[in-house]
Amino acid sequence: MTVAGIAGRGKDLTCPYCFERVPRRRVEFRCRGRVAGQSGCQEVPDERHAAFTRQPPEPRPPVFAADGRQPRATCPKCELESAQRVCPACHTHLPGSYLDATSRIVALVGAKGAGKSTYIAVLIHELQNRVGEELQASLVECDDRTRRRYREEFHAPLFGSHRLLPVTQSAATRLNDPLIYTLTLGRSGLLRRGNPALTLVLFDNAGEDFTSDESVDRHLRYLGAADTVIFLVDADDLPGDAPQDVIGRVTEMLRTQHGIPAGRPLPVPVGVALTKIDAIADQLSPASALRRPRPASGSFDPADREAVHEEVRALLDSWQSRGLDLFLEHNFRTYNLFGLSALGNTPQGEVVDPRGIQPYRVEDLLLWLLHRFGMLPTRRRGRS
Ligand SMILES: Nc1nc2c(ncn2[C@@H]2O[C@H](COP(=O)(O)OP(=O)(O)OP(=O)(O)O)[C@@H](O)[C@H]2O)c(=O)[nH]1
Ligand SMILES: [Mg+2]
Ligand SMILES: [Zn+2]
Ligand SMILES: [Zn+2]
Repeated sequence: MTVAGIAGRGKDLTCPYCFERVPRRRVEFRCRGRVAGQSGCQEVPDERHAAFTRQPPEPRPPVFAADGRQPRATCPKCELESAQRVCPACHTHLPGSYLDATSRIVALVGAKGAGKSTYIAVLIHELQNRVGEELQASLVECDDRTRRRYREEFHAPLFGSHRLLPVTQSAATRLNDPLIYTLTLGRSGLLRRGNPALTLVLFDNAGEDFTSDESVDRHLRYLGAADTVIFLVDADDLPGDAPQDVIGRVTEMLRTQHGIPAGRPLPVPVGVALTKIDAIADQLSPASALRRPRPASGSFDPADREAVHEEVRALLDSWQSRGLDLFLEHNFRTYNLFGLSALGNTPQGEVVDPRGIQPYRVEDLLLWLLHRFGMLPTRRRGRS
């Protein structure tokens, strides 16, 4: 997953598709082409976009350079005005709402089958419904592709047909588009001046993308661009080597990208979440913080956060997965432990439990991030 940004404009921007860092003024424009009988430029094969998507080049109106900080520019060839801005590195269209915010990217990483796609599907649903109401948040898609892709590939199968999601295809065979959302907190739910906004870029990788050497480049850039990294670990897989393998490998990638040698902690904050907590409920003590829901206070609750963190740490201990905890401690300046269940119940074959999807603590990670980004206040105690 990639999350991304707080309103306010930095000098540079990270393309949420190819993850190149680009100075804002270097953002380019695509000519409007021959529209409505106007004599715009003729379409030409877009080799750069093709190289990025690894598809045969498609004819598109040409891209031209102009001041990318402006919403519009005039094509030097046909003199038509264009408002379509594109990334200079991959030529993908950059949504206006994305360009208007400073992005913070949160990478979502996990072994094959860790529950990444299911988590994304349920998290978005929760933010658009129950949690959204509690936080008075509004979550709006930044582009049509996000709207379509979420609806068709995540929402329809899981919430419509109650079927489990298919295995995510590796980026080596198919390039997945990220899901890009603008999250706004505040009473009106509208993007108002002064309302903090965060652009979330959720990039749903296949588990094997972090264990094979295919398409390493893009993953390196993706991880290097991340302001936060979330590791999802199947609680049922612990103790086991697969999750640690992925975390170890990704940590190495992060070191390469940040140029920080082993022995020194990485500055990028990480959240590590045990997924499918429903499957290990019988191992939790009745008093466990993982047995009670997060208090719905509309704010960040440090006491609850601490309790869950300690509970997960104790679980890792009891499974002799203490190595994971130590690894995180040695490699990261800040890490937080989480436990969640996207489905709430064990699926039956290819379909979800007949009781339905009953998510549990899927929003904790996001609340922690929002709090870190200064968007969500701390819960006030001693009042009711
Ligand atoms: N019990 C339980 N099972 C879950 C939950 N979430 C996911 N699963 C199971 O885990 C399987 C894999 O989940 P996905 O979300 O597809 O995993 P992924 O990390 O996207 O996997 P790849 O795309 O292959 O990398 C699902 O088909 C479910 O059987 C959960 O909350 N509880
Ligand atoms: Mg998947
Ligand atoms: Zn790009
Ligand atoms: Zn033109």
